[in-house]
Amino acid sequence: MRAGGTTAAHAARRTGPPADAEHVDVAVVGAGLAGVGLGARLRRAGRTGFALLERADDVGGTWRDNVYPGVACDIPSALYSYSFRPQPAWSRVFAPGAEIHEYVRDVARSEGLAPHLRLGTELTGARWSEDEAAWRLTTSRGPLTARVLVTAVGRLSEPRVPEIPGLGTFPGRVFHSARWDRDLPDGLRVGVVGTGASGVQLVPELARRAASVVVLQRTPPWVLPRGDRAYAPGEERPDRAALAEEADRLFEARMAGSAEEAALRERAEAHLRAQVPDPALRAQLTPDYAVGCKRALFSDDWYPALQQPHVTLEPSAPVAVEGSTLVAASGARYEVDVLVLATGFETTRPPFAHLVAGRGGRTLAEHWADGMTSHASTVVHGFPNLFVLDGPNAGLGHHSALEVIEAQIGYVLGGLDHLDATGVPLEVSAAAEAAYTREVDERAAGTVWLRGGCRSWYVDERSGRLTLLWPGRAAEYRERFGVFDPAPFAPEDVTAAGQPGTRPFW
Ligand code: N01
Repeated sequence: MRAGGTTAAHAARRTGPPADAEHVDVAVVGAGLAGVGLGARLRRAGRTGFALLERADDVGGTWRDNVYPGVACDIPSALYSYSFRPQPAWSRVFAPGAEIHEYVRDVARSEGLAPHLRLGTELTGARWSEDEAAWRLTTSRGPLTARVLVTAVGRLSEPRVPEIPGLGTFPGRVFHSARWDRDLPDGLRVGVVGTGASGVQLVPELARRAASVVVLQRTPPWVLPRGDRAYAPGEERPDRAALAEEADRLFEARMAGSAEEAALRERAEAHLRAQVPDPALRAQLTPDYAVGCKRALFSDDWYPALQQPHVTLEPSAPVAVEGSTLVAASGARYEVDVLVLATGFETTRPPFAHLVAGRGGRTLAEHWADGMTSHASTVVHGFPNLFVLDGPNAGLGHHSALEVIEAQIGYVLGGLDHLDATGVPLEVSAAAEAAYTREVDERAAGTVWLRGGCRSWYVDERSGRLTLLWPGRAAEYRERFGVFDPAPFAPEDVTAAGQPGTRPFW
C-alpha cells in the first residue's frame, strides 16, 4: 500500500495532539538561513501553526555567530539571498558578514516571523511518540509537542576546539573564530591556529590591528583570486540566474582527473606564484592534495598578509601550550598574548543527532553511527515526520548553500501538503534511504573530495564516506528533490525494516 492509504494501525495512532504540553503543527529548530527561509515560506503558504526555536537571542545562524574581523561571504553575494526574496543591494561582490546578518534579520521581520520566533529556547530533546503520532520536545523553556519536526541547526554551528596539551593553562584569552572576543584590544601578539576559510579571512584583518601574528598551519589551503570590491552607486548587479549556472559548472572541476580540475589548479598555482615570490615560502604554502578536496578559498590578501614583517607563517601544528608559549610540531616556540582557534566545526558528528530519538527511542546519532545517511538529503528512515535541513549530503563544495536549502524547503512544504492529505505519518522506507546512500557513494567515488588526497570536514572519518556534500550539480539536486515525491514513503517498507508499535520509552 502507498502512503496515500490509511491502514488500521495508522488510523489508530491518529489520536489528536497530546494535551499535556503546548502543541504546534511544525517545530523548526534553528533560525539561521535555513530556518528563517522555511519560516518565511511556511507563512507564505498560509501555514501559521509553527514555532521557530532558536537557542541564541537573535536570528542569523552563522552570520550572527561569526563576527571575526574580515568575515564575509565566500561565494559571490549575488547568489547569497533567497530566490523568493532577492537582495539586490549588496554593497560588495562578497558581502560582509554583518550585512548578511542584517538581511536575515530583515527577512525575519518583514516576513512576519516575530510571533513564531522563540529566541533563547534551546532544544534539549525530541522523541517521536508512536501512539500520539507526534514529536515530544523538551526545551530550555519547557515542553512542546509537534506533528512535524524540522531541524535547521546548521552544519557549521558547533565549534571544534582541538585538544592541545596545556591549552587550559594559557594565561591570555583563547577563543574560537566563531566566538570572537569583540573587546579584543589592538596591539597584541596573536597566535592563530587554522588556515581554512575562517583563518584566511581573519588573518589579514587581524594583522592590521595586532603587534604580531603567528599563523600555525597544519595543512596549506588552495587559494584562488577573489576580486572583491565595492559596487559603485547605481551599478547593475550580476544576473543571478546566469551566475548560478556559471557557478554550477564548477562542479566539473570537482571530478578527479578532469580537465576542469587541472585548469582550476593552474589558476591557484598562478595566484600563488604571482603573490609569493620567495620559493621557500611558496613551497610551504603549496598544498600536496587536489584543489577543491578541501574547500578552495578565495582571497587576494591572504598571501600578502603572510609576507608582512610582523606576521609569521609556522608550517606546523601546535603540539603544546606552555604558559604563554605556543610550541609547534617543528619545535619552534612563540610567545603570544592571545590565541585564536580557527579550527573549524563539528560536522560529521553533529551534536543535535544525540537529541533526536525516532521510533523505538533510537537516536539519529545511533542511526548515523557509521556516518550520516538519508533519502534526498532530508528524510531519515525510523524518524517519521522529521525533516533535516543542512544535514547529510546537503552542502555544496562549489556553490551557494542556499541552492540546496531552498530545494529542501520546497520538499518540506510538499511533504506537509501530503501529510495533510493523508494524515499518515511520513516515514521514508529503509530501501529508499539505502538506495540514495548507494547513489551518493557511487557518485562521490570519482570526486576530488574522496580521491584528492586530503582530510576534510566533508568526509566522515569513521566510514571514509562523503557525508556533508551533495556530489553533483545544484541544479540536479533542485530538479530531483525540490519537489516532494511520496513514492519512497511506502508503509510496507517501513514495517519490514523497523519495529512498528514499539512503545516510546518516556
Ligand atoms: O574551518 P575548517 P573554517 N592543529 O575546518 C585547522 C565555511 N565558512 O572555520 O586542514 C592545527 O575549514 C585545520 O587544519 P587541517 C566554509 O564552508 C564560510 O575555516 O585539518 N590545525 C584547518 O586549517 C568553510 O569550509 C565562510 O590540517 C588545526 C582549520 O583548522 C567552513 O566554514 C567563511 C587543528 C579548520 O578549517 C569551515 O571553515 C568562513 C589542530 N589541532 C567559513 N585542528 C563564508 O564566507 C584544526 N586545524 C560563507
